[in-house]
Amino acid sequence: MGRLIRWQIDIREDQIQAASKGVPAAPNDKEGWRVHRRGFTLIELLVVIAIIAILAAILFPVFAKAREKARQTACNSNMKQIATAGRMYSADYDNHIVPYALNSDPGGSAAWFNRLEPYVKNKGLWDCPSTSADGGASVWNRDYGYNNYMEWFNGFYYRETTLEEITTPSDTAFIGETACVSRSYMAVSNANPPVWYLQEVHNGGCNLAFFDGHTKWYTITDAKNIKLWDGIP
Ligand SMILES: [Ca+2]
Ligand SMILES: [Zn+2]
Repeated sequence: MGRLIRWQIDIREDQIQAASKGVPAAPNDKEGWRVHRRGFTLIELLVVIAIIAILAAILFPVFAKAREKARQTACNSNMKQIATAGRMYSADYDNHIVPYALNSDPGGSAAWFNRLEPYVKNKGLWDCPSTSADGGASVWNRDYGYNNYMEWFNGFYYRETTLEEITTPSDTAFIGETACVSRSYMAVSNANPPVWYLQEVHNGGCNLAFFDGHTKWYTITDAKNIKLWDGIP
């Protein structure tokens, strides 16, 4: 307090002196400026930086997780729309599920995603926002794979499965997340043992869409439970 008062007095004297000499007052009083300009000490700065660093370390993973959760939701919505398109296809084709592919044209125009295209009408729906592939024009740029247990049956490529044959449609997966791995557009093949193309895309798991049209996130271990795929007794 004493210093502050003294500083104010000094400034006044300074101003008075400056005024009497006809020059503008310059705050050149050493002691006054030392009080006024005193910044943070190194320790204080380090403490502030440490607090900011700790807050950042706590919050960044939270933000990253929230962002990933938003992508997971967007992906889930894509799959739900594709599953809905699958049900629309079945309604138009006498309750047959969309076939994986025809023997004559695997991967071509008869592939399941091309058959669903008129119902989906949005190439962006094949693109999971958490994977690098963009879901563009290439047939391989599709992040979702088909449940091949539905069609590969007794060695036949296309067995014209109907929805009625799937006894528990709410527990039988239609598509899963493959992130274009192996350029495969199936999620699981019914080889023995099954070959899984499912990928750990969101928070240690992936979304699945079911034949009743609902979608759900599973851990990768739970998603690879064969009971969710082998839906025809
Ligand atoms: Ca993608
Ligand atoms: Zn996804």
